[in-house]
Amino acid sequence: MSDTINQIPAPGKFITIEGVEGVGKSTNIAFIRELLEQRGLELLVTREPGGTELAEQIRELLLADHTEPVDPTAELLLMFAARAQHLHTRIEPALARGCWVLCDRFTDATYAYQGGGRQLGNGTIQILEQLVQGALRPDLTIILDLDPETGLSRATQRGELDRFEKEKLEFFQRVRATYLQRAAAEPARCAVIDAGQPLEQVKSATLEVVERLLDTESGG
Ligand code: Z5A
Repeated sequence: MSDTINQIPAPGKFITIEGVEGVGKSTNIAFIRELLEQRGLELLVTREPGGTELAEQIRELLLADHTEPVDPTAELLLMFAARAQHLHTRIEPALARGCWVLCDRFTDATYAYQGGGRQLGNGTIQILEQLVQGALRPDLTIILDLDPETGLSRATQRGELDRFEKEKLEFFQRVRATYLQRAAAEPARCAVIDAGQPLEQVKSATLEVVERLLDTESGG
């Protein structure tokens, strides 16, 4: 009987990375991936909205331009529809088998973009978060903080802008402010990193935070 108990793996850790557009999430995810793989951890790298076939289709709908205005509540529900599919079919099974999950955006983005940017507030998001996630929250959220002008200019250099990237500067200022409010309210989970620094410094600050989580795990 004790053999059976010993076979149950410790759940994996759930890391999310957040920030305004062009802040360097994809760039730093590659650094974190390298570190975790060097430590021999099984790792799922994924993104939101998206991460499954169905959720990626919802992502396409969300990022595309439409001839009709997109209702903010419809946008919010689509975010959580994609999240339910992603969470229940990929993230939770991975965590349960001991795999670490590194996700490019998660529910903090909903608070920041729909709650702050679209000014929907937190109430409905909290209800949907509870419905879709239950008690599940990330173990660590890295918030790359950057003034939106710089982020947008980095994103613009990449080419065509999606529906979100076409929003006004004030929208992204509200997004950034909401991220910082969330980080201040949950300092044990959220690490804010100045993403306006040269990339090498952002990289080492990011890896330091992840190493701290690894040390906690190994009892160090
Ligand atoms: N969204 C939402 O509204 N609600 C939600 O709940 C969720 C999402 C989950 C898609 O997200 C959209 O969905 C997003 C919010 C909304 N809005 N938009 N747009 P996304 O994550 O796919 O899109 P994104 O924010 O536009 O990500 P991105 O453009 O791919 O940016 P990034 O990954 O953060 O940046 P990067 O590609 O790593 O870096 C951008 C450039 O900057 C690149 O050339 C780098 O080499 C350069 N870079 C990176 N770091 C530095 C430093 N430190 N110095 C100088 N240059 C740098």
